[in-house]
Amino acid sequence: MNYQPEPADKFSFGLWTVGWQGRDPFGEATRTPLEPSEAVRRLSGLGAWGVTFHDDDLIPFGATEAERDGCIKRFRQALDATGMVVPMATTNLFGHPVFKDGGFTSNDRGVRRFALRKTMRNIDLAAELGAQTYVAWGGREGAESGGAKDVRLALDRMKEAFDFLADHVVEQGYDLRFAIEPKPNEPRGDILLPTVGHALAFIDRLERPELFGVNPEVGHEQMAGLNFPHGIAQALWSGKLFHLDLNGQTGVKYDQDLRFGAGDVRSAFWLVDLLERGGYQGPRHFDFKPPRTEDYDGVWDSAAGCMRNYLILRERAAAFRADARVREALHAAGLEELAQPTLAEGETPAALLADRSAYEEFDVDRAAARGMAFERLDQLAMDHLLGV
Ligand code: XLS
Ligand code: MN
Ligand code: MN
Repeated sequence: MNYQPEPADKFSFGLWTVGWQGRDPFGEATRTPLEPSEAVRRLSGLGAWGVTFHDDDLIPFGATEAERDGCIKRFRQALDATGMVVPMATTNLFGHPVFKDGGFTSNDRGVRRFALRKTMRNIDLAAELGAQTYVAWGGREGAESGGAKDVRLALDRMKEAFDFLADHVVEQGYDLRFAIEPKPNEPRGDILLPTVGHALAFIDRLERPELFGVNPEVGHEQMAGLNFPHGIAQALWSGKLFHLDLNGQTGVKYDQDLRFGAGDVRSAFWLVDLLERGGYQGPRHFDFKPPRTEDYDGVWDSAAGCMRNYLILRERAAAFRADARVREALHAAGLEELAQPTLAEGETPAALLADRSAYEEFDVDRAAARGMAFERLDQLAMDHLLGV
């Protein structure tokens, strides 16, 4: 297999990923700026299908109307020339100093109103460009100290913002749904809606929950020491996996945004296995940062590597599932039994109480002694992952 990506694979990249110039808290940019239209052409040449953007990635903050029109025009020309699509867009509510205390939850009401207007404006552009998902990552919605933020009030303001934006989408008749992106910290000391679970619970409190799902990112859950495939499984189970950010991370540390497949490769294997079998039809979106050690050749190698690793893992996961020894091992490990409801159809509490085999006569010692045979199953996965 040559692992050549095709549009049907639905690989997409943020403009801010390959366009990252390598500025970090300790050092200046190591790469020159990348024109969005050039990013579109290069990504398309590598086999990508789509491109995504923050408003400010495409149109510099504070641009005049004429400058804005020019940016959009050049971007559209590149899309038309390559056939690349825009499946998702999002708002930058974190870069400009005005958002230092947040966008939707800043203690400053004027900033909150400005954040709403900035977001509405880019939602309109997103819809115009055909995006179906609008991501919301609230990187500055949080705090460094306990007294600075009344979290319950901040959540009221967050809900107010999302309810309002959903009304806007409905009023305009846009075919657009929101995907909230959790992250535990960075740049704020602690960010609101830090994990997939927090975001799912928050969505339930919104007025139009059907318009909201999540956009989980590999590294963000792993920064909190969480199991990413488990988070994705719960999002799928809840019908809320609207989009996702693929990248790599090596454990609990700063947000590394390594290319997909770098970092925890076992977790990446189970993730691809889950996405491919779990009915997820959305974009395979990469949100990574080519390390600042790289020149532009390295940037394109890094982007190509994201897609290549996904395709390799997809092939390995399919081989794992097709292996007769794996099917046997899955049976031995009780996976079919887990698919079976615990109660018989219509079984009532009284009926369970009357079933002596469930308790009085249940052979506890025998059940306790049963080996679950998970190690054999996991080693088969390792063999497939390592290509043995
Ligand atoms: C930052 C986030 C950001 C979002 C989009 O950590 O991953 O890039 O995906 O604003
Ligand atoms: Mn990240
Ligand atoms: Mn992200």
